[in-house]
Amino acid sequence: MTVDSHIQSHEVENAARRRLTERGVTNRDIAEIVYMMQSPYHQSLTMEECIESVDKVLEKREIQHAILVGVELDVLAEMNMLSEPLQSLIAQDEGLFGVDETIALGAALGYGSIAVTTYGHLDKQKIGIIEKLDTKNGLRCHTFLDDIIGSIAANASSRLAHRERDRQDGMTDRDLDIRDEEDRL
Ligand SMILES: [Ca+2]
Repeated sequence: MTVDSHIQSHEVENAARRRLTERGVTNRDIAEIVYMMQSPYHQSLTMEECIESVDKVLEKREIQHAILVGVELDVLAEMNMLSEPLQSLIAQDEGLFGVDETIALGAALGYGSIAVTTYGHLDKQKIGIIEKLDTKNGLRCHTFLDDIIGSIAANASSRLAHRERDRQDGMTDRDLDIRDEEDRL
């Protein structure tokens, strides 16, 4: 195994975004959840802002890595390529198997407590695309993906809530963009 080849950030980002598309999830699907979560608190919120927030969250490495790991395991489980007992645990979405939630929750920690509580809420009240993914049809495995989508939606919700407050506090769009850059790591 070579360890000296440097993996370009944009390759990782593109791969993560492609994975979501391949699994039938669009940014708009995730943004619809964000809208449902944030519109009660944010009267003038638009779908465009929610889509932009999802897009910004997808620039974050920690999220990209969670997508790549989770979707890979879902796909391998669909192809029956994991070793037992992991194959059955993931393919059957065994109730006590919590690594899917651990990875998704870990990816929500970077956006603070609003992200964590929103993730917890979405884990219980499966809505929108999360509900669709959670409905087992016997062919597809979304054991990891449903939680990762919840995490992306939670992060995008938290980001919007914080930006709204910062804007009320008088921060300019330029200041907000700088903060986004700092949040990317
Ligand atoms: Ca799950």
